[in-house]
Amino acid sequence: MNAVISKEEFKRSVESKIQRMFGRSLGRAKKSHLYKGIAMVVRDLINERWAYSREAFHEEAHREAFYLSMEFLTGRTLGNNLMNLGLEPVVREVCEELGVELDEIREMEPDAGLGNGGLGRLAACFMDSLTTLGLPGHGCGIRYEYGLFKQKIIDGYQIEMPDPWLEDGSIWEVAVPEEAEIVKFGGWVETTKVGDRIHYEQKGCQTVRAVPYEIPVVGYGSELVNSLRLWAARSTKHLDMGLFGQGRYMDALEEKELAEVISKVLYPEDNHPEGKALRLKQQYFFTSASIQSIVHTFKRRGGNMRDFAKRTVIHINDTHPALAIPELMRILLDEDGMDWDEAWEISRNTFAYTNHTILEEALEKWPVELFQSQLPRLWDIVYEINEQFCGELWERYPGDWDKIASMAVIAENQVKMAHLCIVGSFSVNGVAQLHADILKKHVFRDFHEFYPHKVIGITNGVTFRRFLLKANPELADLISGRIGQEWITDSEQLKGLESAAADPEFNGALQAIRRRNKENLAQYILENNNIVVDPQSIFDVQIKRLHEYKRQLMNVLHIMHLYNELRDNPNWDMHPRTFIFAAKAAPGYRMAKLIIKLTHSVGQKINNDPRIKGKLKVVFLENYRVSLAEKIIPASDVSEQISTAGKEASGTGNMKFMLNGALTIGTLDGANVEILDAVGPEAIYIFGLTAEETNAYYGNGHYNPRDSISDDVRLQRVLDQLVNDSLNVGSTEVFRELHHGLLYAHGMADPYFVLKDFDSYAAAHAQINHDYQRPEIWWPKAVRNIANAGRFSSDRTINEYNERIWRLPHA
Ligand code: 26W
Repeated sequence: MNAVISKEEFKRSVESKIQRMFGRSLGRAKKSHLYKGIAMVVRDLINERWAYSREAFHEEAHREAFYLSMEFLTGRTLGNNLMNLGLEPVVREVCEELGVELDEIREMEPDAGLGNGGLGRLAACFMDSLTTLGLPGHGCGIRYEYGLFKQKIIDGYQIEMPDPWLEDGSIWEVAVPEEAEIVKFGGWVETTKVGDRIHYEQKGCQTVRAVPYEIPVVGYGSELVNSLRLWAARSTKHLDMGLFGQGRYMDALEEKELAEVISKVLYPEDNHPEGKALRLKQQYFFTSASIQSIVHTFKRRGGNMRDFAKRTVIHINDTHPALAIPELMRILLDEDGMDWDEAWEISRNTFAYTNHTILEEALEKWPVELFQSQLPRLWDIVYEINEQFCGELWERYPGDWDKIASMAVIAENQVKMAHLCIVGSFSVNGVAQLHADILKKHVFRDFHEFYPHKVIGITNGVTFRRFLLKANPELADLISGRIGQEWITDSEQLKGLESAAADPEFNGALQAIRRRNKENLAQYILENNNIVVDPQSIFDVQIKRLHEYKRQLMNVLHIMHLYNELRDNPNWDMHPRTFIFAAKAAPGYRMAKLIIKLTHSVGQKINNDPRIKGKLKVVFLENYRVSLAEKIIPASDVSEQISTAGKEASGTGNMKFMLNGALTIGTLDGANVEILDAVGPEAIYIFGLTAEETNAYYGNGHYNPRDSISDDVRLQRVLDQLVNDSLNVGSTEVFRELHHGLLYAHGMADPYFVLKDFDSYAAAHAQINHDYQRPEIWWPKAVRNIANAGRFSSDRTINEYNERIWRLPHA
């Protein structure tokens, strides 16, 4: 359902908003006022539907889903809401009359960067799809005061700056202090016998008030409005006036600060847990608040807790919200007085868990002492869950202590959160078919044997509204002109473009749109990096978190190789290439930060060398975030998806690129496998070891990277250049660690097979060079990528979650 409002009416509303909120006339309003005024008018329109949704759908809902996630990487909201409400044309005209571009207004909004990477962005895509599909489901997370750090690059090095995204207030959130919950940390548990029941009470604890802030989630053309509920930590006490009166101002503030620090900042580690007390407190803070509020609402609506699992499904986004499981048990046992078996039955039928990574170092484990001291009551419950589970294992595998120990929830003085999730959920899913296979065959093999139907695979997806309709409006129009608009909510309709692959006119139109998008990006690069890039060159793009397994290093080494070739042979007819990177590294991840430095040093060298006649350029765009992805992807020709096979659970950037007609160069990893299946081997550049092969090397320890370079002079030369100061960094030592890691590292050198895969990677790039120079080869492939992107819509993913896990009725 589109919002109906005339241009005049909209403009009048903005004018009166700006007058009332800021005491300014339209003529005197700054751009930031215009942004806020427009956003507030849009919010008012949304709020009407929200109120209606609550009454018509949510209060009456027979069954609802709650998606618990420590991260929601939403990005900007105004443009998305305008598009979903069908208001964009009206507001564009209003802006024109006011003498500004809608784009400039949209840029006033800070990105909501409440996530690190794939897992957080997936949560945001899921909220969009859930709502668009008319399914009653809400997000629950943390209202971090500071999102993911802002990245500055100084002299090629990453510097982290705070991201105070709420500093100016957020138009989209509503505080609901009436629905605050209390969360308890630390202290001890006292038991008293009341009749034949044991009563548990947590004494001597720190109490923190969790205040919900709700953000309405608007679907594309749908009447339903769901909510994203983010919890902020507040002190339960006001200033200690005793201390204040004694002049001890700092001490008086301390208690308050200690509570509020919990929701202060997002941990910036992606795929690497920080075993800190504060992180555990964040996890318990938001899961406890979420579960309490879900239960309170359920009861307020007259629900009987015995029906809880029939009417509620709670999805756990990776293990970060796993404490929700013992927290629900605590409420059922201690507050509702249920016996263990009944409570456990309800809990197990309520929770579903998604795993997003198989990297060993990313699997969360909490030290028993920390768990016990911060969460004494939950510790008792997890202890009992483990006892019962180990009992079941003993019955099935009597005497097999090794197996039982390896599957236990508590072992080696640690609480294994993934095990808790598998035992405490009715469904466990991987995020691509290959990933699910690896879970079943390796990571969770024993669990798969024990619970044969629990582990399933549901391939990720992305929202086509944000990443095509909004990010690339010209392409969206071209597509709709050919096949109509149904693809926007029925992604398989894109198949109708299959015939357009052979249509020179359509190919030409696609090429022209790409060209304009590249010109825009070139302008952005000029403004931000002061580098001139040629829009006729191939834009070859790798944008994602910086991680060794994603192999940005392999990409850079290959660029160094191309540079060597061009210098040796200035007349080589290589098609000009612009390599574009954007990536944040975790602040404590030394290797990743060094790879950022290397990328800059290589760029410095290459971009300023007149001998190669501008045929190669390297650009690193700082501060990668959702809004930057939306600029870069529509301007990309080549999508780099080059992780070590078996390491990238799915990838979702790969889907956004194909949807916009970029061709993938990639390994047989994650969802790349399914992209290959969708587009056929002709329309993708696959190279490198398979997951089975890398796995075999890990198992037998027979990989020696020095063999891979022994007869490859190109690689030898590139590796030497890392440590002979060819890059003019003034020292041979700056990149020594990278060199050492690839060739000599103790334990395993080159653990991500950069050198092993280099040759086939270079060959795939040579093929790209060949094909791009032949438009009649390249553009039909590009069209085929768009035509076959349908299955990578998050609408398909959510439908699958719903059919196989959630079973929600449509609104
Ligand atoms: C506790 C530290 C930590 C933080 C984040 C551990 C693990 C994570 C995430 C699970 C990392 C992540 O974002 N994984 C990505 O999830 C995407 C969505 O499913 C997948 O597409 C990516 O392949 C996967 O790396």
